[in-house]
Parts: sequence; C-alpha cells; structure tokens
Amino acid sequence: MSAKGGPTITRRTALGAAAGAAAGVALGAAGARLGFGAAGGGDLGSVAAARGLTPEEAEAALRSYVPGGDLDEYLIFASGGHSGQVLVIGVPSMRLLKVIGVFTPEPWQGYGFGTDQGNRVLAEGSDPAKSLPLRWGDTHHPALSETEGDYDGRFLYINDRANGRIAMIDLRDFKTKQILDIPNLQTSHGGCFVTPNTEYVHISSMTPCPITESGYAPLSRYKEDFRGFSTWLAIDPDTGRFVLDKSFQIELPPYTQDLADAGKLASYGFGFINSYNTEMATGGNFHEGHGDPAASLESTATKNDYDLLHIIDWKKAEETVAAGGVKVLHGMKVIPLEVAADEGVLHFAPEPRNPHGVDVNPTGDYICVGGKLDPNASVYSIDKIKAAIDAQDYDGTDPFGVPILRLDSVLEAQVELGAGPLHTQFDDEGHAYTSLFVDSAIAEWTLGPKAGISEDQAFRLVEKIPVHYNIGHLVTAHGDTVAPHGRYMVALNKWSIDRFAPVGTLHPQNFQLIDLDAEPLRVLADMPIGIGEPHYVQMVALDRLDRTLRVYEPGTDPVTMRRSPHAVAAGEERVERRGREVDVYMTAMRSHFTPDVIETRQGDLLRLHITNIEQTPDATHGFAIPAYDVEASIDPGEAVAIELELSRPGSFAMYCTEFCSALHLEMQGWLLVAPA
Ligand code: RUQ
Ligand code: CUA
Repeated sequence: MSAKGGPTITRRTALGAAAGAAAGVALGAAGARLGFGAAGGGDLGSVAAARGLTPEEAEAALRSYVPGGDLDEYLIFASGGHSGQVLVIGVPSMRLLKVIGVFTPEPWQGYGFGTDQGNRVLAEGSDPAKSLPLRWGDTHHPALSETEGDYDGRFLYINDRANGRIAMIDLRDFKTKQILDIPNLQTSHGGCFVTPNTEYVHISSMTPCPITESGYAPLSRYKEDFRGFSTWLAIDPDTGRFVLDKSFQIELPPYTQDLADAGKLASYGFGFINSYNTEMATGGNFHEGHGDPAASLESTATKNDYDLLHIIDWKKAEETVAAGGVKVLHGMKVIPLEVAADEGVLHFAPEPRNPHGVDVNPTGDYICVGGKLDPNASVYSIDKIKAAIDAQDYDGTDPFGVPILRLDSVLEAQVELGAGPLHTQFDDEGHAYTSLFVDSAIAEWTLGPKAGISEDQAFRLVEKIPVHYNIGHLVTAHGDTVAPHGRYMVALNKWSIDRFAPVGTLHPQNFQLIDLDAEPLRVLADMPIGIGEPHYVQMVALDRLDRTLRVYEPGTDPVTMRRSPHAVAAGEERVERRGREVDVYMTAMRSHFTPDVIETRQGDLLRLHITNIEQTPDATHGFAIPAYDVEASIDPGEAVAIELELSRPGSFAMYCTEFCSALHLEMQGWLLVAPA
C-alpha cells in the first residue's frame, strides 16, 4: 500500500515514523544497536530483548507511541454504551482523553448534580411520561457533523439505544448541549447518521411502537397497530441544535429497522436502512405457560431467506412534507406509509437474511450490506437502484404495499468474506474492511471500478486479519466520509478473554489499533476499555477540531455558549434578599469563593450564581454542597446557576472539589440554614 492522505505530520510524528522504520530494520537484523534511545546512547534491541519483545512487537510499540507533550493525529469518539457517555480516545496512542457526560449524570463534570446546565439538558431530554429525569442511556452510534461529506469538527450526535433519544455535543467545549426524546420512538439502534451537509441527523426506531391513542396494543395486532419510524431531524447550522418543527418522520412497516447510512456524492439525497424480522415475529416461547417453545423470537425472526433494505429518497420526502402529505403524531410531522409508498419516498430491495451493517462507500456508488447469517457482503449499485426505480422494475410489494425492487437488477456483486460479516469501513484506495464477528477477524476486500479498482481486481477478498475477540464495529480514519484517510483502523472487540490482567468476572472490552499501511495488515496495540459498552465510533483528524476552546469567554453559559444572565464579575459579588428568596452572586478563583459564608433560613429558596473568573487553562474549580447533593464543575470563564429549596436546617460545609492550587483545601465555606 502506498502512503495515505491525512493531516500534516508533526515534527515528532515524522521522526517517530522514521524511528519505527529504522527500528524495524535494525531489530529485524537480530537487535543491532541503534544510535538513539533513552539517554541518547540507548540500545533499543537490548531493551526489547530484556522485555521479551519480538522485533515486530517492539516496532509496533514505536509506531503507536506518542511522547508526552506531542499530540495524537486523530481522535476517536466512541459510544460508551450503557454508561450513557461518550469516550474520547487518541490515535495512535490509544489513550483515553475524556469521558463526556451525555445521558448519565457525571459528577466530575458536575453534569446532573444540581447545576442548572446539566439538570436542564437531562430534564429537557426526558419524556415527561417517564420517571424524571432519566438517569441513564445506552449510547450506540456517534455521528460527526459534516460539510460536503467530510467531518467538519463542529458537532457530535449520538443516540440512546434504550430510550429512542439523541444528544448533541458541541466540539468547542466537548459538552452536551441538547437531548431530544424523539416522538414515536421507544428505542433506536444503529439508525443514526448525518447527511453530507448536516441538513439532517437521521435516527430510526428499532422496536416498532404501537401507534394507538393509548400507546398500548396487544401483540396479536402487531401488523395492524405497530409501526417503525425513520426520523429526519433538521439541524440549525449555527448552533447544531435539533429544530423539531422543520423535522419529519416516515412511517415504516413493523419490521425491526437496524443499521442505516446516508447516501453521498453518487447517492446524495438517499438514505439506506437495513431491516430484519420482516417475519414480524413477536416471541412467545413461554407465554404464561401456554407458549410455544419454538416461537422464540430468534427462531421465528430468521425464517425468511430475504429481509428488506429500505431505500429512502429524502429529497422526495421533503417535497412530500412541503406539499402537506403528512399527519401529525405526538407533535411530529409523519409521512404515512401509504403516502411514502405512493410518492416514491420508500422502496425496498431484498437482502440476504438478517443483515446487519449497511455502509455506503466514499464515492457513494456502492451500498455494502453485511450478511450476519450469510457469509457474503452484498454490494448494491446506486446507478442500478435509480434505474430500477425509474423503470418500476418491481418484484411485487411487501404486505404494506411498498414496492420491492428486483434483486438481480440492483445487486452489483457479492463477495464471500467469512462467518458473521457485520460492519464495513473504507480507505482511500477503493478497499473495504468488514468485521467478521463469528470469525473474530476483519476482511479486507476490493470495491469495483466506480471506486477506482480495475475490473479484473474488483470485488475480491484481499486478506483477513485476526482480532481478539468477537469484533463488532470497526473504524478507519474519516471512514464514513467522501475522503477517508486510510492509515489507521481500530477494531472494537466485544471480548478480551485472556488479553489483560484478570480484574474479576466483568472483563474489559478490547480496542485494537491496526496499521493500514502495513502489508499484511497488523495489530499495533491493544487498549482495554473498562467503561461499557462501546458500540460505534468515528475517527477524525485532530486538525479538524480547530474550534476547540481552552477557556470560556468570562461568564459563559455552556448550554447556550453565550454570556450567562447569571454571570458575575470580580467586585460584583453580593447577596440579594426578597422575602424567602435569596440570590447569591459568587465568584470562584484560587483559592476562595466570594462570599464564602451564606446565611439563610429553613424554607428559603436559594439561588447561587457562580462564575469562575479565572482565564488560566486548567484552573477549574468544583463547588460541592454534599448535604444538598450539589456538585458543580466550573471551568475557567464558566458561569453556573444552582437553585435549592432549603428544607433541611443545619450548618453545612461547602468546598471546591478540584485540586486547584496549593491552598485548594482552604477553598471551602459554609452554608448556614437556621431552623425556621
Ligand atoms: S450495531 S449491537 Cu452498532 Cu453492530 Cu449495535
Ligand atoms: Cu478551587 Cu480547589
């Protein structure tokens, strides 16, 4: 493989690459001495030998090592699964840089422990019909915002598998700004993607939902009363926020809608969703004792030879919405299923049974479907799909009247890869990489002429690399964009088994860094993941994140990114009382809160307006009142608001939770609540 595109290589990285190459040669030559090392005269060969490393292992270490003070070339944003959070990891160092609080309260960031911003975001993102506010989510599919089909480093979206919600994180400060509990979606799974100019963030349902008034329907009415939904959330281009009144949904049959991807370039204007359980099985293997053991969902939902790839023309959907072809369901504009079928918004194509991933290649010409129960990747051609739609080249309809395109007329190729193909990523040379769950391997294969591969080399398996173990997703640098970088790939392995020191019965998962420039492919590093359970990730060049703030403008509200109405400047500290209402305007700086003693009475309503008036990077202060379950993190320049009903009398300690200075321990005070 030739050298790949990517960000400008830093001085140290260039040196690192040279060192790696040199070490590879030197170590390969039985540990010959190298002219550099720990103290300028070290001997890498004997260090490797002393540590019992093979030359390959020592070289892999050099290729992924990033010295302190140098920066990683890429960041990956990984879902944190049922931790509800997002993990930020450097590549190639494979070091965890940050855990972003998203759907679950996170004390270090003061997210959801009393400050207005965390509480507000979590409360606004919880359907009031559920117990409030929801305290966990199951983050699955991150989607970085895009401009012209490439990551623009502005926003990150991620869905909540558990509750059918979606969150927006602003990459200026890596904080969650908005959570939306999406109408008509109980759950979602892999249906999260952005369109090439972030016109929409798409999210589809996983489990179909009853569309009855009460939200209840017996399973005997599954076909009649349950529906899936494809949701197109319009995005405000300046703030990245969801704009509900410009958003719409498309009603879908009650199949299980699974992974999805946006069309790009050749397929711009389309979206693709896989489905399974087109059998519409509802389980029932032990239904109050009279179930049928053979009726388990897993056996009934795998009967059909084919499930249905959903092909959505979202430009047509926009026209349909503009022409009024919608009903309103729970406040959301919905294109009814019949309308979607009649207006050509929705077509189906058969796909081998129980497919999982659907991934569009960088040119947008090929739609690659992983078979799960089929050893093939099935490749569909957008040219053929468009021609078949124009010619109404149908093989009948599904039970809901949606036309099914003839498989032979839309399928470009099938490539046998191995057992359990799931997800596919791409490089810049027309190659695809598909995870094989059952094989615990990744298959590298070639796409076709539209991706720059010659006819005689097209659609072939190139090689397979074992990974450890049970791989789910995988990611390549800019692997979901029109311009992938190649260079690095990371395998997200569900099981680690024997790879790490034993830490009890719940084992870490294993991210493995793979060198895409090596031939054959090889693993450079393992990274245990002790926060579960990652699903999808995206990898973006660090130099795209050029808007990242080091400190806030003084008095910023992180939710709005504007000056907060609660901002307090130095010298403006004060206490205002109106009857039972007490407003405390407070500043924090090394090493004191001003004021540091607050005198109130039981029954008062206390409002704290606190600004960290520092402008020094890292000079974060915490603010905790443990007796009232309050814990804020106030980054330099940040303003927070805390509101408390003072029901419990006492003399309560408050303190700074961040080791901010030599006199950090002195940064404390008193909340005095006199008995009524
Ligand atoms: S899909 S179990 Cu991302 Cu393979 Cu979720
Ligand atoms: Cu401020 Cu410790």
